[in-house]
Parts: sequence; C-alpha cells; structure tokens
Amino acid sequence: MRVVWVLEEMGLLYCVRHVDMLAAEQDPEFLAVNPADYIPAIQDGGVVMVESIAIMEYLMARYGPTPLAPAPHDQEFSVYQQFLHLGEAGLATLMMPVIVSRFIAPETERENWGATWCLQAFQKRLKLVSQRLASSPYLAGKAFTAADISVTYALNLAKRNCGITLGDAEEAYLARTMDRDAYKRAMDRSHEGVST
Ligand SMILES: N[C@@H](CCC(=O)N[C@@H](CS)C(=O)NCC(=O)O)C(=O)O
Repeated sequence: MRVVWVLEEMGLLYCVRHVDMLAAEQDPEFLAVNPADYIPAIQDGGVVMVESIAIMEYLMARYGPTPLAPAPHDQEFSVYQQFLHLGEAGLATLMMPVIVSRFIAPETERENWGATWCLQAFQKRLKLVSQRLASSPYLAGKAFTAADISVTYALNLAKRNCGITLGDAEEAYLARTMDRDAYKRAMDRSHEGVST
C-alpha cells in the first residue's frame, strides 16, 4: 500500500501484481523476484527491490523531485527522515509478531511474552507521533510527505489488526491523510482483482 500510494501521488505508471502470502502453494514467479518471499517488491526495468521504505526512497529519487520528499537542505529534512523510517523500523515492524500471534499461531501460543512486549513498545513509540501531531498537521510540518505515507500505514495496521486504540489527534490525522485522492486511488488499485 505504501508503494502504490507513492506511485499514485507521483502520477507514475505501474502494474500491480498480487501475491497471496497465505496461499498453501508457493508462487515461483514471485520467488524469482524476491526469494525471501515477502511483499512488497518492485521490478522497474532492470531494477528489482524489496523493503517498502527503500522502494519509496528509490521512486522519489529516481522519478522526482517531488514534494513528498523534502531536500536535504530543507529545515524539515531531519524530522522527515526520522518519521519516514520510524513508520516501518520503529512501528509497523513491531506489529508483525502481534499479527502472527493473534491470527496464525496455534491457540496455546497466542498470548506470548514477545507479542505483548511488541504491543507495549509500539505504545511507547507512538508517543513520538502524538507529540509531533500536537504541534504540526503533518509529520514533517505543514506539508504532506512520504513520512505520512509511512506512518499512516503503520497506524492503520496497528488499529485494524492489533487492537491499538489511537487518540483523537491520531484519528484526525488519519482522516486527513486518507482523504487524499491518491490514497483512495491506491486503495482501489491495491484491491483490483482481489476477491474478498
Ligand atoms: N520491512 C518490510 C516488511 C514487509 C512485510 O512485513 N511484509 C508482510 C506483508 S505486510 C509479508 O509479506 N509477510 C510475509 C512473510 O514475511 O512471510 C517492508 O517494509 O517492506
């Protein structure tokens, strides 16, 4: 979703190739792209990449400039970088042990110390987002950037799948970021052809 959202914000042409991560059978065509077997991955001419934040940075640098990515000499660059990476490395990653414990682990292993620790660590790190949103409409300042794409994804993941309750400021922020036309188009493209 992060990658498709960046593509839509930048108006780039692309095709979505769905991969069913829960399928019993492996997908040899996808394994040829990412032998580690996780999404997202992109192919762009001869470039093959994994890791959502790295892919976003690649697209913005390769096909920019774009207002999604402040330049290094801009005042907001450091805070932009921090939240761009916090969204995945500091927040969303912590939700994966919670999700697999809740939905995939055997019944007896659902309540486990590691997943509980991850939930608590997420709540602590969320304070960085809350504190920032108390004084700024977007994470890098007045303008929407890729840091918002990164963190919006993480907050939604935590709220929808891990039982995290967000505060009023975070909810209002999500309403703002998800009201963008590019977000709505990205949602439609991400779900095209996927039966629910
Ligand atoms: N750090 C990676 C995390 C990617 C990730 O967790 N992907 C999940 C789906 S959202 C996945 O494919 N999981 C399947 C697996 O790891 O086997 C990124 O940001 O791209």
